[in-house]
Amino acid sequence: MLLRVPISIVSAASLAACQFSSGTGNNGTAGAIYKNPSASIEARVSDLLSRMSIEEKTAQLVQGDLSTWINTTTNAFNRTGLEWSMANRAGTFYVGFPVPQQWVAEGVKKAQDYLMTETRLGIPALVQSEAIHGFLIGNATIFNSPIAQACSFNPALVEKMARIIARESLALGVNQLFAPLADLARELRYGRVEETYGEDPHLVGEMAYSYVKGLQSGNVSSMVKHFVGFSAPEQGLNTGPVHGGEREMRTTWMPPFKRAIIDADAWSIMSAYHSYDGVPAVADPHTLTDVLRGEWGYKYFVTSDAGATDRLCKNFKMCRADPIDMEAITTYALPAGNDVEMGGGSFSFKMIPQLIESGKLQMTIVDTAVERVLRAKFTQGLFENPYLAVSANMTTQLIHNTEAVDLARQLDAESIVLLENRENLLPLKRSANVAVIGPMADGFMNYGDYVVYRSQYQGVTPLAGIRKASNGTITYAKGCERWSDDQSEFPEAIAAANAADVAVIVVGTWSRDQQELWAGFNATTGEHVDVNSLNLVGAMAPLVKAIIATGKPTVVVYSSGKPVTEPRISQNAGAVLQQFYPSEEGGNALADILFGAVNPSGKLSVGIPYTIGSSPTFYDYLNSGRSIDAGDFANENGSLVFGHQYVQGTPMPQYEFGYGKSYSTFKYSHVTLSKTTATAEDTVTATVSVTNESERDGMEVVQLYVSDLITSVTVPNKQLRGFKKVMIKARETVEIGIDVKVQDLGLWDMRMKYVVEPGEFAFAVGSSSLDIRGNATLTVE
Ligand SMILES: *[C@@H]1O[C@H](CO)[C@@H](O)[C@H](O)[C@H]1NC(C)=O
Ligand SMILES: *[C@@H]1O[C@H](CO)[C@@H](O)[C@H](O)[C@H]1NC(C)=O
Ligand SMILES: *[C@@H]1O[C@H](CO)[C@@H](O)[C@H](O)[C@H]1NC(C)=O
Ligand SMILES: *[C@@H]1O[C@H](CO)[C@@H](O)[C@H](O)[C@H]1NC(C)=O
Ligand SMILES: *[C@@H]1O[C@H](CO)[C@@H](O)[C@H](O)[C@H]1NC(C)=O
Ligand SMILES: *[C@@H]1O[C@H](CO)[C@@H](O)[C@H](O)[C@H]1NC(C)=O
Ligand SMILES: *[C@@H]1O[C@H](CO)[C@@H](O)[C@H](O)[C@H]1NC(C)=O
Ligand SMILES: *[C@@H]1O[C@H](CO)[C@@H](O)[C@H](O)[C@H]1NC(C)=O
Ligand SMILES: *[C@@H]1O[C@H](CO)[C@@H](O)[C@H](O)[C@H]1NC(C)=O
Ligand SMILES: *[C@@H]1O[C@H](CO)[C@@H](O)[C@H](O)[C@H]1NC(C)=O
Ligand SMILES: CC(=O)N[C@H]1CO[C@H](CO)[C@@H](O)[C@@H]1O
Repeated sequence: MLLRVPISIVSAASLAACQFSSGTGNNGTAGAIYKNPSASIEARVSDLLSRMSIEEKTAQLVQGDLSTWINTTTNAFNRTGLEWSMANRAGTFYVGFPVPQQWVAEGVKKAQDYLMTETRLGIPALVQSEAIHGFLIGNATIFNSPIAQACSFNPALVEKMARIIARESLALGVNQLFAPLADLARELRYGRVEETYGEDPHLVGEMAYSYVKGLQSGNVSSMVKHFVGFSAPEQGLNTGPVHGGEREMRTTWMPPFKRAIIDADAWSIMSAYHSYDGVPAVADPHTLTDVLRGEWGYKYFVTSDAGATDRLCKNFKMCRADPIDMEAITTYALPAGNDVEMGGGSFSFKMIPQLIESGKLQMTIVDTAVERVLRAKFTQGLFENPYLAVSANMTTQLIHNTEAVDLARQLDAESIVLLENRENLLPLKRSANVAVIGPMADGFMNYGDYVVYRSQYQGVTPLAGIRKASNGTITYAKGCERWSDDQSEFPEAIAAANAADVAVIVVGTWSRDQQELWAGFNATTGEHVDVNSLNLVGAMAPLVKAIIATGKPTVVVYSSGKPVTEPRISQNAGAVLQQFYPSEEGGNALADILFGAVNPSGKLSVGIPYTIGSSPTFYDYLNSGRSIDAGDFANENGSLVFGHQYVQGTPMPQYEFGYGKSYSTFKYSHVTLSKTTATAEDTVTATVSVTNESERDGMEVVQLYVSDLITSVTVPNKQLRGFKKVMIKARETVEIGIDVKVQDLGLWDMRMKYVVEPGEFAFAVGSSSLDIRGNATLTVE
C-alpha cells in the first residue's frame, strides 16, 4: 500500500493500483462507492456528489488551462499555479498550445497526478484540445478539412481517422477533443464552411456520427459542436445572428446533432456563439434543456465556447457589460442547461458559491450540472485510467505512424472531386511533361485552420506530389502571389506552360494556422475570416485565364476551403478538380488522381453556385423555393440575354450537391423497393443495379433522395436519405441496397408534432442531387 509517495514518481500504473485502497492524499474516501469501478455509474455519481463542497462543485464547472502551471515558452513548472487552478478550475483543462509534444504530456501528468493523489476527492480532469482534422500539436497527423472529408462520402474512413486521432491524442494524455462539428454549410460567405461536413443534414449526420464512434472507441471523449443552428449567420459574418423558426430548427439543423449526440452517444457538447431567433444558444433553455434533455434524454454535459458566456452582456446586451455582470451571465447560462463555462472570458461561473449563498441560484441546478460532468467521466473510465499517455520513447510509434499517413492520403484522394474532364484530358500519362503553376502549388501546405503554428511547413505540396509520381519533365512557375494583384511573373508561367505537354495550375483560397489566424494575418477563409465574394482574389483568376489562353491542355485545381465561383474557368479549362483543403499527403493524393492511380470518386459535400449572389443554392430548398427563368450568366461575347430568375443568371448551382465525375462511367438500372406499401414502423430497402461501363475499376457513390409528395406543411423538395459508396470493377454490375426507416420520413406538422403522413413518397436514386437515374414510389398507409 502506497503512502504519500512524492507525486513526480507515481506512475500511472501504480496510481491505478493504489487509488482503490488508501487513496493516498484523498481524505476518508477509501472504500467509497464512487471509487468502486463495479458500482453503477449512477451510484458513483451520487456518492461523489454528496461528498463535494460547493467550491469543489464549482471547480468542475469552470475550464482551466495548462498555461496556468506550465510556462508555454520555457516549460517552467509553477506549482502554485497548479494548486490554484485545481482548486478553482479542475473539471476540464485546455492544452492546445504550440509547444513540444512532451511538454503537454508532462504538464498533463503533473495535473492528473496532483488531482488523483493530492486533492481530497481525487477527481480526474478532462484534458482538452482541438482536432477537427487532426490532433492539434506539432508532428501529429494532419488530415484534410472536414468539408473535404465529407466529399469522400465514406464514413468508414472518417471513423478510422477518428480512431487514429484518438490514439495520437491519448499518447500525450489528452482525453477530450472539440470535434466533430455537426453544423451545416448553408451560408458560403461564412469563414467556417471548411470546418463543416457540408450542406446536407443526412451526410453531415453520418460523418459526425462516424467521427464520434471512432474517437470514443479509442477512449477519447468527443465534444460535438456548435449546438445548434449556428452556421448561417446574417451576412455570413462570424458569430452573427441566425434567423429561422422552430420547424427549420427541427427539420434541418437538429437531425445531424441528434445523430452524432444520441445515436453515437457523444460524451459532451459545445454550445454555439450565435443567437437563433433572438435567443443566444449559450442560454437557450428550449434547445439545451427542453429538447436536448427533455426530448432526447441526453445525460452528459454542455460547455460554452471560448468567451461565449461574456457575449450575453457584451454582444447580446442582455446584461450590463462594464463592469461585466457575472451574476446575470451565470443565472442565464447555467439554469438554461449550459453546464460548464469555457475560458476566454470573465469566468463568471466562479460566482456560483455566492449565488447559492444569496439564494439566487438553486443547488439542484448546480448539482445537475456537476452530475452530468461526473457521469461523463465515469462513463469514459477516467477514474480508473486518468492518464493513458505512453512514455516519451513510445510516441513515435503511436503518433504520425505509417498507418496514419497512409490513411491521410487515401481519405484525401477519395475526397477530391472531378468537376470537368473535357476529352478525357485526365488521367495524365506519367511520362507527360507537366508545367506546375500557381501560388498554391508549392512553398507551403494550404491547410484549413485548426492546425498548430507552423504546420504549413509539414506536408507534401502539389508540386512535390506530382514530381514523385511523374517520370516526365516537371517545371514550376508560381505565376503570382496568392495575396497580390501583381502580374509581373505571368510571362514565366506562360513560358512554362508553352514548353510543357500540359499545365496543372493550383489556385484557391487560403487560411492560416491558429496562431497566425488570430494574429490577423491575411487569409480568405477560416474562423472570423468571412467574404462577400467567392471569386478568386488578386491575380489568380487572370493567371488561370492566361494559362488557358496558351492553348495548352490545362488542368485547374481549386485548393480551397469553400466553393470558388469562376464559371468561365469551368467552361474553358480542359479539366477542373476540387481539392478542398488537403491533408499533409495532399500533393500525393492529388497526383494519385492526376495520373490515375486512384479513380476519382469524390462528390461535392456542398454545391457550388455560379456566383455568391445566387446563394444559398443548397439542393433541399423548401417546395416553392426555386423558380427559374434564367438569363445568360456567362457569355463572353458581350451580348445581353435577360431572364427573370435571374435577369442575368440562374438560381441553379453550377455544380450541385452530390456531383462529381469519375474516369469510369456508371449506368443505373432497375430501381425497386422491397415493398411499395408500408407503415411508419417498416424499413424499406431501395435496390438499384449499377454497371461500370468502362475498362477501369471505379467507385461510385449511389445516392437516394426521397420526396414526400403531398404534405400538410411545406417541406424540403427532396432529402438525401441514404447513400453507399461501392467499388465496381470494370465491366461489372453490382446490386446495391439502401435501407430507409419509414419513421425517418416524417415532418414537423402545423402543431409542431413529428408525424409520418400517409401518402406517396418518391424514391429517386442517382449520381448526384440533380442527376437522378431512376425512381420508385412508396405508399405509406
Ligand atoms: C480530512 O478530513 C478531516 C475531517 O473532515 C479534516 O480534519 C482533515 O483536515 C482532512 N485532511 C485533509 C488532508 O484534507
Ligand atoms: C514565461 O517565461 C518567460 C521567460 O522566462 C517570461 O518572460 C514569461 O513572462 C513567462 N510567462 C508567464 C506567463 O509567466
Ligand atoms: C504562478 O502561479 C501563480 C498563481 O496563478 C501566479 O500568481 C504566479 O505569478 C505564477 N508564477 C509564475 C512565475 O508564473
Ligand atoms: C517535431 O519534430 C521535430 C523534429 O524531430 C522536432 O524538432 C520538434 O520539436 C517536434 N515538434 C513537437 C511539437 O514535438
Ligand atoms: C480503453 O480503455 C480500456 C480500459 O478502460 C482498455 O481496456 C482499452 O484497451 C482502451 N482502448 C484503447 C484504444 O486505448
Ligand atoms: C522507454 O522508456 C521507459 C521509461 O521511460 C523505459 O522503461 C523503457 O525501457 C524505454 N523503452 C525503450 C524501447 O527505450
Ligand atoms: C514512365 O513510367 C511508365 C510507367 O511507370 C513507364 O511505362 C514508362 O516507360 C516510363 N517512361 C519513362 C520515359 O521513363
Ligand atoms: C499577406 O501576408 C503575407 C505574410 O504571410 C505578407 O507577406 C503579405 O504582404 C500580405 N499581403 C497583403 C496584401 O496583406
Ligand atoms: C453570344 O452568346 C450567347 C450565349 O452563348 C448566344 O446566345 C448569342 O447568340 C451570342 N451572340 C453572338 C452575337 O454571337
Ligand atoms: C420517375 O421517373 C419517370 C421516368 O423516368 C419520370 O417520368 C417521373 O417523373 C419520375 N417521377 C418522379 C416522382 O420523379
Ligand atoms: C456488364 C457490362 O455492361 N459491362 C460493360 C462494362 O464496360 C465495358 C467497357 O465499356 C463493356 O464492354 C462491358 O459490356
